[in-house]
Amino acid sequence: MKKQKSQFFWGSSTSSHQVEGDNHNDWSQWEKQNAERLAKEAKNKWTDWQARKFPTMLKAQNYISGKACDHYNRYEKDFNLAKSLSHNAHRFSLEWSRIEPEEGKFNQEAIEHYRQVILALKKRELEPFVTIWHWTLPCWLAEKGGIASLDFPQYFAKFTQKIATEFSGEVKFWITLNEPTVVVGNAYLKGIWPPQKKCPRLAFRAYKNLLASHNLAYDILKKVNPESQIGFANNLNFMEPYYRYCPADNFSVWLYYRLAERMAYKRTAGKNDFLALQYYFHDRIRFPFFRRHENKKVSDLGWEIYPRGLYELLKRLRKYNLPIYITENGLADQDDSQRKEFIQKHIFWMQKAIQKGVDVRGYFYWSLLDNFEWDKGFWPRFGLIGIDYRTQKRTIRKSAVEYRNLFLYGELEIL
Ligand code: IFM
Repeated sequence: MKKQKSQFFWGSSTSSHQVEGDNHNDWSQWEKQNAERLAKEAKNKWTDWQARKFPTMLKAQNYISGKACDHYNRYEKDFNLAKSLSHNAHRFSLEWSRIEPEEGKFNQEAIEHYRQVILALKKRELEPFVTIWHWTLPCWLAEKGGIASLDFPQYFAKFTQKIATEFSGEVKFWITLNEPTVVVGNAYLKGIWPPQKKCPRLAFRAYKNLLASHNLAYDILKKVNPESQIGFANNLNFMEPYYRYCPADNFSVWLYYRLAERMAYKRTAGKNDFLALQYYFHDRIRFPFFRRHENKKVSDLGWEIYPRGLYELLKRLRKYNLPIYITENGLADQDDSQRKEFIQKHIFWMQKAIQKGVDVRGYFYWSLLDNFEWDKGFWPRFGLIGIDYRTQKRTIRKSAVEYRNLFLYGELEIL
């Protein structure tokens, strides 16, 4: 327990494409081609209350990341806000398309930018947790087949080598990849994200590629700086069978964990210094893969709020005997009416897990800022800090202050 007390990190996460603005990558291209379609489809995709509450979802503009939060230019001020909220750590991602806009050609200006970002965090005593890849690809790499290309691990290794050489002196905590199963599932199984190829064979290949890329990156980062602490961000839902005694439903749950947890950690065995858990949902699976929930308490996106699920997952992960950082947990809540309780309850269950002996060493709320939520665009509001996208005005939400108070005065055992 004592060891955890001195090391506990808490703060929030962002990712480059969702906040920076003015990115030119596979996603920004896809947005331009798909914005009209997404706006048209929104009416049938969402429930009446969602469509009424968020009319911007019916406009094409909602689906173009554009300037986003202009965080690329405003990061210093944004970090001042995180500091004013007493965070002691911050997770952000590097934008590959800025750093390697052409194959093999690295943009020194972009590298310097991220160096300044890292220094700005350290100056404010915010420990940087750096994600190397959070889903967006340079266009040249997307054209070569992206994560499903057999060469992807080698491209990722070259990129990581550059990153490690430039930043390893400044950064201790590295997250190689963000949520491999989510990006693979949406791009290659559901076919709703770029490159929209519905193909189980490619999905499996992309997943294996990503895990292999993590392993290569681990070795590179360790070689450059043996002190580095490295993991990859894994999204796990807390899944239960829809009918408790139905063998088919139980099989679906088993299969889910087999793919999202077992396979991921087996293939990267020995190459994780910590586990990075990202938790959002609870779902009950009805065979084969229909997800249902009881719909009692949901976020603006309709995701069921179930804080106890975090505890269940943390206990599940205890068997790997590695420190755990919760690198994302959050909800879309425009009115800020549920966020305070959401954070309090998740932290409560996280503490319960720690009491049961799970070695949790950090909690990062998703997200510091409202941001661009991929194919859903701007309407879901995840931020501790609200953004007025017309003026770029930042407003600290009440729940952000409550989050701070919880850590400052909440007498949490973890601190
Ligand atoms: O916004 C995303 C993030 O990019 C990855 N994890 C889940 C978040 C909320 O959907």
